[in-house]
Amino acid sequence: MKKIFRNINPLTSNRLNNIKIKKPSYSSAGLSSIKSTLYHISKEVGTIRGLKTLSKLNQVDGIDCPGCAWPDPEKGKRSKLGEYCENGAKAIAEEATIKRATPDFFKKHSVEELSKWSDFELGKTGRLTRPMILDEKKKYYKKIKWKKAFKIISNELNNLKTPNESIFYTSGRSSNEAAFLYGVFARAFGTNNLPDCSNMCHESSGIALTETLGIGKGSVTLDDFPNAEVVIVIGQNPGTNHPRMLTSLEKLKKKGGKIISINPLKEVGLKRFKNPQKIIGLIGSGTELSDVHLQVKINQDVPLLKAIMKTLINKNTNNSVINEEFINEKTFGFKKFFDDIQGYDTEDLIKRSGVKLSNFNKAINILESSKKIIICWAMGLTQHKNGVDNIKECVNLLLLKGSIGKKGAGTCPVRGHSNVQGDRSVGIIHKTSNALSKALKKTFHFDSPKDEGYDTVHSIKAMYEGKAKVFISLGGNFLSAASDTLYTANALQNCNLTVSISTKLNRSHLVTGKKALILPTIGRTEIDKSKGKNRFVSVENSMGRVHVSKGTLKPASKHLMSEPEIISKIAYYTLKNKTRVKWLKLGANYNLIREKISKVFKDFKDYNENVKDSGFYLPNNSRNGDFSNLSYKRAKFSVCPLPVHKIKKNEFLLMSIRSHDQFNTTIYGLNDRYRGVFNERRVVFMNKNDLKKLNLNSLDLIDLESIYNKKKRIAKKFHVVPYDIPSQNLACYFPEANVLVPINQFAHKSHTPISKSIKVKIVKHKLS
Ligand SMILES: Nc1nc2c(c(=O)[nH]1)N[C@H]1C(S)=C(S)[C@@H](COP(=O)(O)OP(=O)(O)OC[C@H]3O[C@@H](n4cnc5c(=O)[nH]c(N)nc54)[C@H](O)[C@@H]3O)O[C@H]1N2
Ligand SMILES: Nc1nc2c(c(=O)[nH]1)N[C@H]1C(S)=C(S)[C@@H](COP(=O)(O)OP(=O)(O)OC[C@H]3O[C@@H](n4cnc5c(=O)[nH]c(N)nc54)[C@H](O)[C@@H]3O)O[C@H]1N2
Ligand code: SF4
Ligand SMILES: [Mo]
Repeated sequence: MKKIFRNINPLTSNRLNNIKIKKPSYSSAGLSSIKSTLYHISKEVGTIRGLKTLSKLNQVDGIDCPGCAWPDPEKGKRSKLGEYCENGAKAIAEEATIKRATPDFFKKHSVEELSKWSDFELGKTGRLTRPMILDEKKKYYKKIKWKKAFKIISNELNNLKTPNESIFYTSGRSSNEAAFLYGVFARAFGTNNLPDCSNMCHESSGIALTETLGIGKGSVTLDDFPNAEVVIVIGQNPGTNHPRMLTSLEKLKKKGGKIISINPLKEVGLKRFKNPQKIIGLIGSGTELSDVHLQVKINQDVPLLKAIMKTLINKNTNNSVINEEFINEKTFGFKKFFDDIQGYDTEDLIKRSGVKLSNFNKAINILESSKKIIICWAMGLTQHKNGVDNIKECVNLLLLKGSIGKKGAGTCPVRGHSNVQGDRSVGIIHKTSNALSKALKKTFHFDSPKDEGYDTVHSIKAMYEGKAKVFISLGGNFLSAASDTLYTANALQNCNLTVSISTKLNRSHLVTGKKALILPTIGRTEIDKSKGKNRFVSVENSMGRVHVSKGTLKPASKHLMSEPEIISKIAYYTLKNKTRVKWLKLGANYNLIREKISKVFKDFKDYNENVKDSGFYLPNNSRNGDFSNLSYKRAKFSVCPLPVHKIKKNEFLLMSIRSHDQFNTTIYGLNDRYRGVFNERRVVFMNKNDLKKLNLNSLDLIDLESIYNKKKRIAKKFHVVPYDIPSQNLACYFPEANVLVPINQFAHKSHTPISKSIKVKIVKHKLS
């Protein structure tokens, strides 16, 4: 590994706090979430200003929550008490904070000093107010004029040997308008190097769903939930990461539907929910959600799903358990799938999965008779080497039951970032299809690059190997979100220039190329004005509805620029008159951008007109049960091998998950209330028998080591917390664990890092 220049710490701080642990909570949401909402809002935003902003959240014509991508109910069905959750409020508190990281702040603290701060402390410095530059060999950021910043970027870009030496990363919080313009610019400049956070997130879902159902998105809408008979929640923790999903699950339960949860952890959000939007939810004992919990071992979902499907097939004596008619009419590949599954021994599959037989049978009882099933999933399935197969196996189950393309049934990959799905729909992807290339040519009169570009892991490798020299990021925190933190740090430091379009300070601003720029932008909550007129942006939620988002707060500083404006200026300064694109006009007037989106993507026809009011749904073939765009015009059964992990006696599989007090690399606080951990993030959850075997006591300090290809990677100083987790499985938080994930360990096809199945050893921490 190369040496890190400047005396920078690229890792999360391992300074310990004063940890307290309690029993995990009995129920989620309720009064405790209202208390937490008020705490964060009053501390960061001010109570009145905060509550006023929250009243606009997720309302028609209001602010789209900058948290997750869970959709809003139809117009007229949104809660008057507030259509948001505790974590949406925390996202607002984080962005609408009254704290500021001004040029004076950067004068006082060098990047070296800031890198020793924790992520929590970095986030609490407040909103960025001015464009800042870190010059070569300098240790302090200083303010710079916008124009100068754009000139530096255009010079660096134009000095590259080829456009493919530049990388344009996108995080999922930017708008459709910004993302579209960014993609057009990268291609007009001449590169397909458009990695995005989706590469680390739901890429496995997109690939599996496209191959099997002909669309890389989920098929259900909110209205399907109360109409389902069963919802399976697998590899997802909605209580923390998509809290309003619990309201949909509650509706399903009230109508007699059943929930099966599949997770190595008994996540509190899936046990019992106290709806904070209803008085009865606050004072009552709440609604029991999960009917049966299958405590699967990490990455043993494929064996479990196979065991379920084989059992269902065997029970299908009078054609009432599986849907033969659907299979015959709508699918292909069943014979191969059937023959393959016959080769497995059900008992062996269940044993591998780690699930108790009694619970397995309960799940079978529920599934046997049901005809309308929704499967919801997230990172617990996607971030494994066989992430794509995990999802294909879920699709197999739905196809077997004919549970797709009808009300109350279908696929539900629950998206992470609030607009990660929209970014992709408007062209953020590291390749240009023939159709897109043609449409761009027709609309903007330039030729798009033909070669496939770099996705996230390959961008890092390219920078590390000196093949890419300029890195620009539209939001996000690339260093901390990506795998192999030290390798990624080296990669970024290999660049001539790194540029971050950001709202808040994060570690990626400290581990930079030779030169670095921070370009501060307005956020979702803020009023976006041009020439005295208010503008709005639009986003797409997890279920494919495109709608408006309009901020209400005064921007954090008068020196901020909107994302589309920043991108349009980078494009203008770089390309000048080399293309016929009217960059500055587009950056100033988003209606024009939306007109162009309508021209390039036919699904966005009449965008400006249709997006008004509560927006519009993009077409979705699998929602309609139409598979005519696939070969044989049918949905596809897949044959998926079992995942293999050779885990020795003293080794563990580690999953890196989110605490209740974070949004990805943004740390809202140090508590993980539902799991009973307070005032500390450096914890590793461990089965109590494993603690005994290793002679460890609760809260002892250990180091985690991963060894791949003989290379040791270490994450130091974690408290062991005894927890109800399968033996030889561990959990700790992301991004603390990222240093352990080798750059070359990623999922087949989707290239998503294996953040949920990292092979590690435990070593007692030596106090230094
Ligand atoms: N408050 C908050 N909301 C968020 C985010 C946030 O950080 N904070 N992040 C957003 C983003 S970008 C995303 S992608 C989503 C992430 O949403 P989730 O995917 O829910 O997030 P994770 O914490 O990564 O949790 C994964 C869950 O999968 C389980 N799991 C891990 N490995 C396995 C496995 O092998 N099999 C099974 N069956 N389960 C497994 C874990 O125990 C955990 O419950 O949330 C979004 N929403
Ligand atoms: N080990 C491990 N690693 C993971 C994961 C995991 O589960 N385990 N999850 C992966 C997943 S699912 C994802 S999505 C990625 C997330 O990767 P990223 O999307 O790159 O990371 P975030 O932490 O969401 O980015 C936060 C930063 O975005 C900036 N920001 C916030 N709002 C705005 C805005 O409105 N505009 C702009 N321009 N900037 C803004 C702020 O500066 C903030 O510091 O991480 C991945 N990494
Ligand atoms: S569920 Fe997601 S989108 Fe809805 S308020 Fe909570 S964080 Fe925001
Ligand atoms: Mo994500």
